[in-house]
Amino acid sequence: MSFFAKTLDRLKGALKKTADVLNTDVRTLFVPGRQIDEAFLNEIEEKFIRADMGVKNAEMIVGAIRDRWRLGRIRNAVEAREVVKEMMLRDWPVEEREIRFASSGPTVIMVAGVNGAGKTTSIAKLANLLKNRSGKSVLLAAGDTFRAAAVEQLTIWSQRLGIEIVKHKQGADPAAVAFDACEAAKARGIDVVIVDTAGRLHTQAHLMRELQKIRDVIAKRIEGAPHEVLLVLDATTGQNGVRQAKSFTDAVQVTGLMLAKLDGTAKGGVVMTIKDELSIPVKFIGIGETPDDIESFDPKRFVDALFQDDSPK
Ligand SMILES: Nc1nc2c(ncn2[C@@H]2O[C@H](COP(=O)(O)OP(=O)(O)OP(=O)(O)O)[C@@H](O)[C@H]2O)c(=O)[nH]1
Ligand SMILES: [Mg+2]
Repeated sequence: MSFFAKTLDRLKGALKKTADVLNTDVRTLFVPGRQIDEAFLNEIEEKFIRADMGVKNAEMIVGAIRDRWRLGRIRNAVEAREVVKEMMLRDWPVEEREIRFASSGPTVIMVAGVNGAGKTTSIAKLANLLKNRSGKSVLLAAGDTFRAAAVEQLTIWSQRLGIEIVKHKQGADPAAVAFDACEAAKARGIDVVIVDTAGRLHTQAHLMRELQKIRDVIAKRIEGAPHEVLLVLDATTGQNGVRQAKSFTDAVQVTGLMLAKLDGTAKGGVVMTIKDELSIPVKFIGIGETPDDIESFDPKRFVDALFQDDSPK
């Protein structure tokens, strides 16, 4: 089996819960031989909403199927599924999904998100990817000085991955950690600095101010930095996560999303909601808890993985 086919299988496995809702859950849904009728259309619309694709998308897709069916261009469920795939892939903006690296000097990636979203784990995955697949030297900055054990959690990852870390004590000023990390990266010729941040402070406003402060310090130390501000969203929170994202995008200029925990949810359709409601590209998806469980996001591959499960070829 080719590397591509193997990793596609892994992605299919990770998206199984969403795929189950969308197609194989009711084994009678997209099976050959099932004819399109109003009951079928209602059933798929309901499933798309359950998978957190958003009402608008669900109506748009079902509307497209209904139109073609009425015109006699399609008749059965398998043909309908092709329309679903086509519609899900339509209107993706041309977006930059690769990490933007500095043209010279260290690239700084700041990572933000609400508590428990998956920031620290996603940082470990990203660091591992950059180190092992792109051959970059990476430095982690333990900027979550608020939560007890947060520094320790990132330290454990750094040891496990063999990646350097800059840290201060719990309770220290995270902007000072970011400052030191930038200086260390310049002095040591490090390629990429990844800055972890707190997910929660005493108040939301306080957190946003702190993120802005970290951002400002980074911008002063390294020209053009931060090159990326990645917001980690927890896919299991579905549409609520999208709503939360807006407070972060208002506070710090988020350049990309990392959608974590897609493996643990049936709400994978949320990528469609993200496309519609946030004009920020999903750059990476998290599909498990190990450092290898990260993928660059690609809409075509995502839709293929969702709709090829168990489908007769
Ligand atoms: N299944 C699965 N679990 C994940 C994924 N990403 C993160 N997790 C788990 O989610 C939990 C929270 O992840 P963290 O990385 O600690 O989240 P965080 O945003 O840093 O949390 P705080 O530091 O408390 O704000 C951990 O148990 C992770 O193992 C993923 O892609 N899939
Ligand atoms: Mg964390």
